[in-house]
Amino acid sequence: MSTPCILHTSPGSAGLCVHWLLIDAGIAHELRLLDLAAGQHKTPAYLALNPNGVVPTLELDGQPVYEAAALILLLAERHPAAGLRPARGSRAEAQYLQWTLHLANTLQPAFRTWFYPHEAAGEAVAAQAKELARARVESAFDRLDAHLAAHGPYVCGEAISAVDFLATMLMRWSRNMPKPATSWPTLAAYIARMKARPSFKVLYEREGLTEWA
Ligand SMILES: N[C@@H](CCC(=O)N[C@@H](CS)C(=O)NCC(=O)O)C(=O)O
Repeated sequence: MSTPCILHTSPGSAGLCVHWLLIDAGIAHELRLLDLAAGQHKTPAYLALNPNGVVPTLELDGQPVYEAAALILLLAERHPAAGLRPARGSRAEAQYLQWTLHLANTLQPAFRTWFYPHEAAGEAVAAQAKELARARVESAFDRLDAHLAAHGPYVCGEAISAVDFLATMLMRWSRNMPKPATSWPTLAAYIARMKARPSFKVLYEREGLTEWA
């Protein structure tokens, strides 16, 4: 019998894309919801799993693995029957890796700055940091909107893949920003398509989410 896969996350956090993919692909897992406000991600027990003290962490085959983008790639790789990984050597595969890394390296850190604006250089310049983050998020959405309009309906073309869960999660994070992702017509249609998946409703129930339903 294989060791169960355990996801440590917090509602609406970077673990959302991993949790959503686990549900969508029908991968058996246990969910451990952490209370970030109570500092449950900074306890010695959690830091032993993820020394960065952030969520998510996935225990897979008894080993902790972290970084949300790595986790969705890994799960898609380990569960080929879910069809969330483009075929090896295909054009879609190149797009898949490019966009996953691009979103994780550019858009996700811009959101980190938006939500934690004091991190880069302290409270004194937090407002400027937030402004920079907003501009970066909006220009990334400009490019994603143009990409989906030209090459959609999904990030890698005709078929959904793991990167779509990451992209939609990041779009969700913009919901209270001055210009949310739903302001771009192609992104709005993409979001509606992703939210129509039955797994989205289950995700919301399990994480106790209501906003952006
Ligand atoms: N690069 C990491 C970032 C994770 C991250 O920033 N998680 C946030 C929640 S969205 C967190 O744990 N914040 C709490 C903190 O930094 O103390 C990943 O993708 O897994």
